[in-house]
Amino acid sequence: MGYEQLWLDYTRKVSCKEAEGISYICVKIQDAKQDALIANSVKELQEAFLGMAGSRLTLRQECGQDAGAVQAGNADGHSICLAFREGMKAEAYHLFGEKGDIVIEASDSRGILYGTFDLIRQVQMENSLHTLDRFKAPAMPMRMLNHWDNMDGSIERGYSGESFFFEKNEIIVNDRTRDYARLAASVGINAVVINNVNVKDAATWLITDRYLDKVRELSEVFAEYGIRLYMSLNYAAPMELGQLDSADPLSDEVRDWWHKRMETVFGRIPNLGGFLIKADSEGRPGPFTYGRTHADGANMLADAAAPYGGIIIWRCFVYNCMQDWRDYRTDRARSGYDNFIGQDGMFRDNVILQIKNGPMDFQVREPVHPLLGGLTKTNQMLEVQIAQEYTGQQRHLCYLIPMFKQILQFRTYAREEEDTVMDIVSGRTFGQHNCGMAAVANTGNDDNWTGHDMAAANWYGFGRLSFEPELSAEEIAREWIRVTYGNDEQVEETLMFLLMSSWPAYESYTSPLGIGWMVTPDNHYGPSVDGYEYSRWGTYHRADHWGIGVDRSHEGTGYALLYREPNASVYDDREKCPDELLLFFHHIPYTWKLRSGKTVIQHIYDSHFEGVEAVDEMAEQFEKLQGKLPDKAYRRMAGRFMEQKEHAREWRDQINAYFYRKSGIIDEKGRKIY
Ligand code: GCV
Repeated sequence: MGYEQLWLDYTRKVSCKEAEGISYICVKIQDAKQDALIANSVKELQEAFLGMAGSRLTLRQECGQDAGAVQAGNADGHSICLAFREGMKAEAYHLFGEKGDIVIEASDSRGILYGTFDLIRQVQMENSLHTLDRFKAPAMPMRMLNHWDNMDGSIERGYSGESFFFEKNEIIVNDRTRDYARLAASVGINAVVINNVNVKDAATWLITDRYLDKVRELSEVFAEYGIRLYMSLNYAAPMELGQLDSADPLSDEVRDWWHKRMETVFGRIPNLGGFLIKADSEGRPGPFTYGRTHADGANMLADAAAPYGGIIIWRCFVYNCMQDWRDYRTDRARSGYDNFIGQDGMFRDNVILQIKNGPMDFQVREPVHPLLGGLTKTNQMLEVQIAQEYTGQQRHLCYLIPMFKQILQFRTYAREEEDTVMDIVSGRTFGQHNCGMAAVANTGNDDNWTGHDMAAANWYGFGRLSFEPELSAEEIAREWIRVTYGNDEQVEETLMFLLMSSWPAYESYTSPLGIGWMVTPDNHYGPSVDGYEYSRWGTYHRADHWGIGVDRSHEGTGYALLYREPNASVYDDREKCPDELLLFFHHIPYTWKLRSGKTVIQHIYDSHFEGVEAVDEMAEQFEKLQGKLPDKAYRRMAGRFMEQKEHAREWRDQINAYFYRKSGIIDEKGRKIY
């Protein structure tokens, strides 16, 4: 097999007497034999219980009998009973112990599958099974992964090998596809976009005969684990595939072309959820070319997909990437909002606008995107990135769930209550049913799937968080550690320390106070303070001899005022703006006193020294786990920590040297600055 099973490794033995006492599975579901999700739940339980607890579970199909037919303490031993119960929410489950037996009840087979994986987690964590009483319903309907995989096998912003969906312009369906689906479903993912949003070349042809049979095969594997397949679309497909001379959304010819294409594609792929579109962004085609709006473009596709229940996910990552750095008025941060807010309420019900968590691009710190809570009449979905494009590229450890928690908890003030980002993407704020969260995926065909072994915590964590956003980042981290590496206390505490220190450490030794972007252009790894400063990308820090930061207040680009009150007033006022976002919103003298009591320049020096110390401490703690983690994993991680230590020093020294040279202000602690 080669690759690893991560948190579904059933070869790891557990000490769970109650699991040992279970000897059969009782399925009380009509036509269960025809239901692949139920069959997979049974298979998963049998393999997990045998591998981890040594219990061989036999299957009893007991359709039609009532729940009382399964007696506790039956001579045959105890059972796990799977049953449907009416009146529960879609995908919800109730997992509970009853006199030594275990019951998973749900309203549908996805719920049974999620309850199954939850039970397996409980066994892995060696929790008591008899006292289980877990009633869970996913908070948001869409829990999605976006793969930026290209059909030649490369992955845009991929840091863990090549694609396992595509190779040499062909689609791969093999055992790994199934294991991917199992891993994703086990944490509650129910939708996957298989190809990069930058749709070019062969990927444009995914919606044609050339690939449809194979896409269907892939989608069927997904379907057996409750996952809907989505594809990214090339907006100019009518021209590239259909030889039309335009892709104008209001042209009858173009609309016709899409209607026919959707009929074919949905007809051939019953498990197709719909499409994701990046239009008029970074060189991708879109409705702007024809003087049309995003609503015109999205609605045209939505109308064509509607007869098949298809969803169109339209990205709001739209900005001018040909900016002049001399221009202080144009602000990339404003562009998503400015492009979409005027069309609020104009999109069809089967369109969802997908909004990146911040207005720039997945920096280590950004304010929450003002469209979240700005839009009130449009379906919205939050896009985060677990691929660590700007946060260490899965070579540095950076556990991102604490950041996602902060974003979800942000109050937008779109209403008096239930106004957080979590409320919005769960559909509570505006009563929407097409909403949720998507993450740009961090997987590839490396044996450990995610390059850095601990980056798997971000994949696991994203799934768990989108299913149960009220879980804390700590709870998720602890769970991931125990289901992956077992229940040794030292392992748990050390890995907890590493995960929870990692985002603050990364922020400390990289870009200060919300400014972002001081990375090497193009590959986005490593420091280059002026790398993007005189470029066309709209990503500037505006540092001079006196100060640093972008003036986005009412005197500058006005971006701060795009938020609802009181957020707008807080961000607009440098006295009130939170330290960690100060340079995002304001141009500030180096000598300015932060709320922490330090000057800006001293904060820059201190945080960079502290960030390196934090990484040294992390690496030292990690070394104590030698012999306690699987050998291969330990060696891989040790190599990454070594690189992170060295690289954090490079960041520290380049940033500190840059600002010392720019400002001429010495470090009050007299440390070495070059
Ligand atoms: C897929 C950033 C990345 C691009 C990415 C783009 C996007 O600009 O660097 O690689 O393209 O975001 O989200 O569309």
